[in-house]
Amino acid sequence: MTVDEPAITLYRLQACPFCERVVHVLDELDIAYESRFVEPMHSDRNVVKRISGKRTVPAIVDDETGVTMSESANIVDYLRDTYGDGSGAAEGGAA
Ligand SMILES: N[C@@H](CCC(=O)N[C@@H](CS)C(=O)NCC(=O)O)C(=O)O
Repeated sequence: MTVDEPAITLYRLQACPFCERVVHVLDELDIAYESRFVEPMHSDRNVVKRISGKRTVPAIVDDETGVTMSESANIVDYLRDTYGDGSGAAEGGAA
């Protein structure tokens, strides 16, 4: 039997502010996830390129919904829409 693994895999890089933004929302929504740190060298990021079609991080794969996406703003919106409580908690945004 497989031990429960988080449905979400986050491809990220150390000290990447866009990745931290996604991590912040994952933590805020109490979503379990697995981190995969990609190669710092852009040209070596074949793993993330294979899954998302781009070499940029962050990128997520959500096995629960079958969604794969990159672009931190899109990921944040997706996480809030899919796993948020519907209260529409804004991220320090305008009222
Ligand atoms: N617009 C993207 C920017 C992401 C981004 O620039 N990530 C950097 C790491 S912090 C990266 O992967 N850079 C690789 C590259 O631009 O080639 C987002 O918001 O996710």
